[in-house]
Amino acid sequence: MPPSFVPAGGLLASLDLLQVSTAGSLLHLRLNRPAKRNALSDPLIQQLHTVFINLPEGVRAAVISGEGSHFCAGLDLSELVARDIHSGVLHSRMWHAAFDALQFGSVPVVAALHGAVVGGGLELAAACHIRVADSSTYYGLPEGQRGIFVGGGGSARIPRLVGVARMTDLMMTGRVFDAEQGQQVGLSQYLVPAGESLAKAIALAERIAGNAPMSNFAVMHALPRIADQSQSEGLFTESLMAAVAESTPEAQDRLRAFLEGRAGKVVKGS
Ligand code: 1HE
Repeated sequence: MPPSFVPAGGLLASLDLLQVSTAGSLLHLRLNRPAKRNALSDPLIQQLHTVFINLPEGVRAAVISGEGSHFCAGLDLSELVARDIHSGVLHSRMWHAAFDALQFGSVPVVAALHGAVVGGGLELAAACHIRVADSSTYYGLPEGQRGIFVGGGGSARIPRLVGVARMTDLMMTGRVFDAEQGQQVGLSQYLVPAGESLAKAIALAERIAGNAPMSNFAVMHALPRIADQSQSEGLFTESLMAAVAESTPEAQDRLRAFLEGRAGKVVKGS
């Protein structure tokens, strides 16, 4: 049975551009500016940051989705006019802080995508750990056409998903990938029928929340860093991370459970 979410309390209840709800160890965060296609204004970015540095006790995985007909239309373009160089750099750094808090925070985040996932919306999706697209999803980086550059971490994160050549194509030619193409090139890890991405994302988040927190931490924090390191440094980091993870009491319990026949086997198609 799907978990039933209830509105989060305290600080998270005070956020007006996000709907935050929880169900046991899951948190659901919904971008809530549908009239503006969930365009990312400064207050919305700050509220995202607030959520990821104030996750309620007991939350072990999060899902992010968008209210209305699209996941996210990217940067709120009405805020961009008449920004000077210094405030431009600070603005970009504010996005970096928020999306770093998401990517390198305390819990894995699954994005449930539909409709437009464009510009800063794709940068946000790229900061998440798992992306589930539905068949209505499409991806673009219209920055090239708007006369600007990505500023929300896209140049660092998106080539790590799809390669520099594909990101160059998206930005230079204004090419738009549909849901199938996005799945083929690695923008999404899952592709489901229209209207089903949220349910799938919640189901995946439930599975993720059942992992040992240190395993999830290792995947979130060590894996991308190892990918940035030389092979020699990466192997060394891996050994340290492996030793930390396997020495936790939870790992010991899980290993013993398998050896005593109390844990599930690896099953095809799961
Ligand atoms: C917006 C924005 C926005 C919609 N900033 N207001 N992003 C873009 O270049 C994408 C721009 N948006 C679009 O291409 C389309 O809006 C969509 C394909 C996403 C959706 O189309 P549609 O037909 O469903 O909606 P709409 O009628 O275009 O928009 C509804 C309203 O949302 C309308 O405002 P209204 O007051 O006239 O009702 C739009 O102006 C408003 N709206 N998108 C502001 N993005 C850190 S650097 C990141 C750099 C970037 O992200 S650049 C890419 C920006």
